[in-house]
Amino acid sequence: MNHLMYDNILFTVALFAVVAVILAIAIQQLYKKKSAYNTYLFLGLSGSGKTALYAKLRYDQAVETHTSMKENEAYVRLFITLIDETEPLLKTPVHIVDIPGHEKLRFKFTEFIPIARGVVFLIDSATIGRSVRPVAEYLYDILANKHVIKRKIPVLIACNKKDLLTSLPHEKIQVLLEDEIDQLRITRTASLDHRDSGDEIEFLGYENEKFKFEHLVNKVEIVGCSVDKDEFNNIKEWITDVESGY
Ligand SMILES: Nc1nc2c(ncn2[C@@H]2O[C@H](COP(=O)(O)OP(=O)(O)OP(=O)(O)O)[C@@H](O)[C@H]2O)c(=O)[nH]1
Ligand SMILES: [Mg+2]
Repeated sequence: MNHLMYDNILFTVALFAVVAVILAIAIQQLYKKKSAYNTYLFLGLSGSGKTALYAKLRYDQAVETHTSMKENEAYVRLFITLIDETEPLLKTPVHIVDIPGHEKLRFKFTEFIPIARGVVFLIDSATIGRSVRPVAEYLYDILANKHVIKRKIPVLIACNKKDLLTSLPHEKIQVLLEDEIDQLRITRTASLDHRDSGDEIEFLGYENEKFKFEHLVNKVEIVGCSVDKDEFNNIKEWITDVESGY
């Protein structure tokens, strides 16, 4: 009788062990699948040129755009146009998602961040002088997002519309943004205790130093471009580099 009970216990333990191993393998496979995502998010305020960029990559032509109310997503192959030939940059298509910049819709980016490989944050370089506060606030939410920090999701800040006479150079925009985020950091940290969803936002940069993008755990690059004038090879090259693991 005792012997039988012992056998039963042994069997149950063995069964549990087998189930645990199967579960562990299943979870690992699921995680592998997730980390194999090649999703790039196009984020930024309304009017920064996200849908224009999306359309150029998807249809290879300009389309008339209106303020987006819903995200656009597609798998696209990235090509780069050199003087006399068109070269494919990557063999496999990448998943691009353009999220509306409207204040009430942009929160949707948090749904896509868990599967994102990279973020392209677009800025209208012609209006940044007067919109630096809301731009920095949105950028702050992205940079302080726990997934972005944990998975060190790289961010490309693309200062679009450089073709416009009133546009600021991206080096100047970098200074404006770093100054603004430095200010925001003070107010946001001060109100840290009052937030209800406490785990989403983290402190950015070094505590006793002025904020700089280079202090972040993830790579943040800033470039100038013009989607309208087809001057955005640097965005395609950045995506290619991230895909290739550089
Ligand atoms: N001059 C100039 N205009 C541009 C450029 N890129 C986009 N635009 C224009 O900027 C306007 C807004 O572009 P959209 O792509 O619709 O902006 P969006 O970021 O998708 O805006 P929401 O959908 O409201 O979030 C359009 O009229 C574009 O044609 C550029 O490089 N230069
Ligand atoms: Mg749009």
